[in-house]
Formats: sequence, C-alpha cells, structure tokens
Amino acid sequence: MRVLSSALLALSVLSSSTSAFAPTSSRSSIQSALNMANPVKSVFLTPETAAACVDIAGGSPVYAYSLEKLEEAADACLAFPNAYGLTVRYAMKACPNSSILKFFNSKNIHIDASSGYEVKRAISAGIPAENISLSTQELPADFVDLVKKGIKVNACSVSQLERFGEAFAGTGQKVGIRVNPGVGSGGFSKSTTAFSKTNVGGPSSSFGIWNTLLEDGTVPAIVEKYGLTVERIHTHIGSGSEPSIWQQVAVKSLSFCKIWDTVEALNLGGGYKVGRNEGEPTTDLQEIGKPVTEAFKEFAAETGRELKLEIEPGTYLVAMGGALVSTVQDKVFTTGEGSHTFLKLDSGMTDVLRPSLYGAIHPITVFPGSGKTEDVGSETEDVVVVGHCCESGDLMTPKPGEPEDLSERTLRKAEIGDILIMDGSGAYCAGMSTKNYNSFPEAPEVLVDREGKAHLIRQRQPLEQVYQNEVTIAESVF
Ligand SMILES: *Cc1c(COP(=O)(O)O)cnc(C)c1O
Ligand SMILES: *[C@@H]1O[C@H](CO)[C@@H](O)[C@H](O)[C@H]1NC(C)=O
Ligand SMILES: CC(=O)N[C@H]1CO[C@H](CO)[C@@H](O)[C@@H]1O
Repeated sequence: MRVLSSALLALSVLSSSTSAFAPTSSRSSIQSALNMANPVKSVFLTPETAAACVDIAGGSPVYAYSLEKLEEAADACLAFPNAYGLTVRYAMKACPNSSILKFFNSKNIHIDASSGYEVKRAISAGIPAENISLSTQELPADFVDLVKKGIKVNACSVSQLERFGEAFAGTGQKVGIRVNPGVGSGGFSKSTTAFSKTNVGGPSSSFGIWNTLLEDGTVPAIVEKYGLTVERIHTHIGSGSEPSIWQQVAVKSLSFCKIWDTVEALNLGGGYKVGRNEGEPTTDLQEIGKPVTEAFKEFAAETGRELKLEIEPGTYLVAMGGALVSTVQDKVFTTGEGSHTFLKLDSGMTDVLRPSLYGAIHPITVFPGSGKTEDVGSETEDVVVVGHCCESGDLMTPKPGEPEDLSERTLRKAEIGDILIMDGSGAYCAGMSTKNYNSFPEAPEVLVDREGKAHLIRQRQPLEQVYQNEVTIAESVF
C-alpha cells in the first residue's frame, strides 16, 4: 500500500496527461504513472459532477461527455494545417449519439459513416446528406438511393466499384476511391506487415483497394468502362503521431491523385493517436499537418492542381471527452500465490470493451460514494478492476502490452458504493460494446455542459427492449 503525500501531485500528473504531447515511453513507465493516480479530479469530472451525472441518469453506470473537451478537440481538428482548404469529417462510429453528431455539425464538421445504417442514423439526426461520406466494408443494397440523396460514396473494393459503375453507367456520377496504399498503422516499420486488431492498412488489412490495382490500370479501366468521375482519393491507415510518416503517406496518396485529373480532394482518414495515460503521446496536429501541407503545395507546383484536404478523425474528436461513471458494487479478495483484491463494477465489457478486445489501458479514478471532494482521503490500495459479466475476459485492468494478462493498479482505497471513473471512454465505448450480454441494459448517456451541469442525452434501456424482437414460436416445435 502506498500513500501519496499530496493530492496536488496527483492533480499535476493528470493535467499533464490530458494536455499530452509527451514523448513515447516504455510500458513500465506507463505502468508506474498509472500507479501514481490518487486524484480528486479525473480528466473532467470531480466527485461532485460525477455524482450529479449518476443522479440525473437515475443510477450508474452512465457515460458522461464533456462539451468543453469535445469543443477543444473539434477546434484543434478545424485548425489542421492545409494548403487549399480543409473538410473535417467526424468518424461517427466512434460515438454515434445524435447529440454528439449535432454538436459537431454545429461546428461545421461533416460525417464519415461506416455503414448504410450509420448514414441513415446521421440523416435522422438532421445531418445534411451532402455532408455525409460513406466508406464501408459492406456496400448497402440501397446505396443508389443514398447517392441520389447526396451521400458521397468511396468505393472500398473492386466489386464495390463495379456495382457502383453498373448502377450509374454513363452518367459521369462522381465517386471516391479508397486505396490501401500498402502501409499500415505504425507507419513504414515491420509492424505494418504484421496483423494487429487495430491495423487498417498494409498487406494484412482488408480495407480499401490494393494500391497495385490502381497502378496496373485495373481500377482506371473500370472507371473508364462506366464513365465515372473520380472526385476523391481516400486513404485511412492509422498513421499515428510521427510527422515523417504522415509526409510519406501524403506523398504516396497524392501519387494516386495523379491518375485522374478530376480528383479534387484527398482524404487522409483518421487514426490520430490520443494518449489516454501519462507518458503516452498525443498527435500534434499542427506538427503532422506541416509536411502534409508541403506535399500538397509540391503537387500543385508539379500539376497545377490545388487539392482540398479532408481528414476524418474519430478517436481524436471524442476519446478524452468521454468517461464511464460506474459504482463499485462489490469487493472481494483471494489469498496465496497470484492472489488479488478485486473491485467489481456495475459496468464492464457491456459498456467499455476496449480493455478486453485490445488490452487497452484506460485511466481509472476512484471517488467517494458521498460525491464529496472532502471525503477523498489519502489511502490507496493495489487492486484488479473487473466488470459485471460472468466472463473471465471482462477485465478493466489488463497488463500494459500483455492483453491476455491482468495487472493491479494503485487506486484510492475503495469501499462498496464508491464511484469509479474510467477516462478516455468517449471513442469506441458507448458505440462498440458487448451490449446486452448477460442481459444488462445499455447504459444512459449524459452531456456535461460548459458550466459543469449534466444533461441526460440517452436513457437507460428498459429490459423489455433487450428482447422485444424475439419471436414466439409454437410450443409444438419443441
Ligand atoms: C474508423 C475510421 C476513421 C476514424 O479512425 P480513428 O482511429 O478513430 O481516428 C476514419 N476513417 C475511416 C474510413 C474509418 O473507418
Ligand atoms: C442520443 O441522444 C438523444 C438525445 O439527444 C436521444 O434521444 C437518443 O435516443 C440517443 N440515441 C441513441 C441511439 O443512443
Ligand atoms: C446541404 C448542406 O447543408 N451542406 C452543408 C455542408 O457543410 C457546409 C459547411 O461545412 C455547409 O456550408 C453546407 O451548406
């Protein structure tokens, strides 16, 4: 057990982790930074505001989103350096609630949708069709209707391009081409050829049209055959935070823009890494944008064409603006070798799947159940945090770098009934979870405004909704 001498120290640790741009560091230093956390404030919640979120949602767990953090991230993206114009698209799969979509729309941020269903959800949230772009692994059956409404489609495979061409043959219909440029997350290193669950480019990734098919004339021949107009080249490889890698990706992607002189925009996708924990780097958009701008200017000097830049962040826009607020509903211990003290939450993989799926490490803060800063105290304890599912994989504290293993964290000593905050839960949490596993209903969502006031934006799902689509069959079938 370790006791922190001052809560101020913890506060400074946290504030530097949120402003980020820290150098890359080893897993062990991330682990030790995690073990220093005993704060009275998480990224944007205090014991008081966290308790208010639980209150307005009628109990926990509840996802809280900070309008201030969302706005900060939106403004940073809108300031992305560019030579001849910029469109920022929010990759809505990161967090698809309509309030979040509407907020970004109010900031003139457009939408990147990953399925036909996401397109319809965005339209029903009031997003103009013209401001939605679709890049999907599964072209919806009704894509023609969507295109007629004004949706922009990026063909993500040869067969998608063929289907698109057949539907719009001879009309000169505009289309985008998503290319897999042959490199992937982590850039031009050996990791780009290895499979990883977060890799979206390179030979081990199925996303986009493989680059040689553009270079060998296959794709240009299909475009020609159907008389399509290629207006946009799209790549999304998760390039990380290294400016030199962004430069290489931009140059490589611009080479595909040379194939068609009708191309007006290059979309470089998302994948801007966010450091959720102390010691993890956050992408400096100003820094990676500089060499990208240079590449666009060189392209213009060479070809006389001034291309617009599009970027498509998901994680960057929402990750740090969201937190899962849970209650510690049980505390157990084992003894002997390999034993631990476990905190059991009233949430789990049903709400935040990233630790189970990727071994992702989220910052964790324990607040007193009273919701009062004065009750924080200074006692800490080494614990393993688990979710509420009857599933050993429902683990919130995997070992950094070893997703199959668990690790302890030094946290404020928790009692049953205390509030536990998992920060960095804005992206791929409410939208991506093992929803309804063990029949736990979907958690509600609240938006915390600039004055710290909580507004309910989604109610807790009633149990009946979990099974409402089941169909009763005649007992004679049994
Ligand atoms: C998921 C996705 C993004 C966003 O990725 P992040 O890593 O969340 O920034 C952008 N573009 C496309 C096509 C995507 O599928
Ligand atoms: C998102 O929030 C809105 C309230 O702004 C709510 O009406 C809606 O049901 C939520 N949508 C989803 C799918 O969670
Ligand atoms: C149809 C429509 O409303 N399109 C809007 C898309 O977004 C831009 C702002 O970025 C608006 O100017 C358009 O009017």
